Amino acid sequence: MRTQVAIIGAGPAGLLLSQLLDLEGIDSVLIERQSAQHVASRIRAGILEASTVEVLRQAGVADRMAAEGLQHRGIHLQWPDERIHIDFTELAGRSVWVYGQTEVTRDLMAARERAGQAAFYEASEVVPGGAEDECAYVSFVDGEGNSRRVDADVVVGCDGYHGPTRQAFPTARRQTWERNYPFAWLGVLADVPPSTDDLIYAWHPQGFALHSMRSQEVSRFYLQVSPDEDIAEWDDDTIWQELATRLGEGRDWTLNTGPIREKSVLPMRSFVSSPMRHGRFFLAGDAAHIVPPTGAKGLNLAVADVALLRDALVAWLHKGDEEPANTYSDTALRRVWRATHFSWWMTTTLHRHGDEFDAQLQLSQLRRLATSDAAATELAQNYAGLPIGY
Ligand code: RFL
Ligand code: PHB
Repeated sequence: MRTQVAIIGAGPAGLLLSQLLDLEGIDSVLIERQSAQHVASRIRAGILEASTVEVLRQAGVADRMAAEGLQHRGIHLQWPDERIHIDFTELAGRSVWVYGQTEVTRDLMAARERAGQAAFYEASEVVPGGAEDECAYVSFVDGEGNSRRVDADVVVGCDGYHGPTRQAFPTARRQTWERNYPFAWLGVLADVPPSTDDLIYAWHPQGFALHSMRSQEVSRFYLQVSPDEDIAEWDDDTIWQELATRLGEGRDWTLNTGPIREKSVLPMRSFVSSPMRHGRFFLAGDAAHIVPPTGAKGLNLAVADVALLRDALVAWLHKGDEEPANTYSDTALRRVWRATHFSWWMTTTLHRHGDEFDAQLQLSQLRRLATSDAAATELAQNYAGLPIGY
């Protein structure tokens, strides 16, 4: 097979890139390891920045989001005896949307199907090649066991942290930076109406907790736990009790409880790999960088990469102008490092780790956010998201 852009990975980055390129008249083929059903049912991120919403509109997949998504003006920050509201609209002139990654993925998959673009799910032995040649390619075994090869002008690795494309960059030219955090999140999805208007990020002596949501009927929660936590120790009653304590149930506020649908433990890590381009190979999203979820940046960074890459590939493949492709990596990484810093800062400010001295510094920083518009504005601008070309 021959196409212009072979895309490895049909997560949000790969699906969105394929959709945006299609609207520009550029052909692509998606090659994904998992089944379509598996991809459409993964539960992950929930917060969309204003610029992400704009790119989804450009992609023509924003109708259901506009109807069912929840626009949020800001977040609540909490620590014992204190809950404050950081108003993004007031401080940064932007809001965010609660609309699950699961829903974004489903909308994109439906759009891809309508457009009739080629996609191979359940592919194995996926190997990209020809980065430095006249023509790049991806070889793989399709779901029926047939060996296949797709030739392309460009291969884009949207294949997540474990995917093969980053590994195919020459080791000598690759630099990586990594931070592993000494805690994890227990994520919980529950069929219960949210007990809050905006998300609650809570510092607590027993550990961080987050109250998020997916709709008026479904809530999403996270609890700081240890990285080797045994999920069997967390029955539903224990989870609700711990959430109520850490989220500050008391005289003025109660937590709605109900059936828990799903729970899992997520590791927390920061990771950046540079460069994001080698010859005819490009990386986008988690394939090049991972952030801990505390700043809600993972999905938004993937979308920002893809928007930049769309412009670079349109210039190169339509007009023969390679300049935006040459600067793609540096431009994308500037934003990646900003989000990496913000996610690290949110994570280290809100999680219990280290000693009591650290705890007092964290509380001092939280009080600063309550009393200084400058401090609160810095959080608001970063959380609500910087422009794509930042
Ligand atoms: P994805 O979504 O991981 O998609 C990568 C795709 O590549 C496929 N793949 C391959 N395909 C072919 N051949 C191979 N050899 C392949 N190897 C892998 C995979 O099957 C997959 O379909 O990356 P993408 O598109 O860059 O999107 C990024 C976002 O998914 C990610 O940043 C966020 O979801 C991160 N993240 C979260 N971010 C938040 O902001 N808030 C969250 O609550 C949150 N929860 C999460 C998360 C990431 C998780 N993972 C990856 C462990 C929860 C989880 C479990
Ligand atoms: C989520 O709703 O899944 C979510 C929200 C905010 C975060 C992380 C995850 O910071």
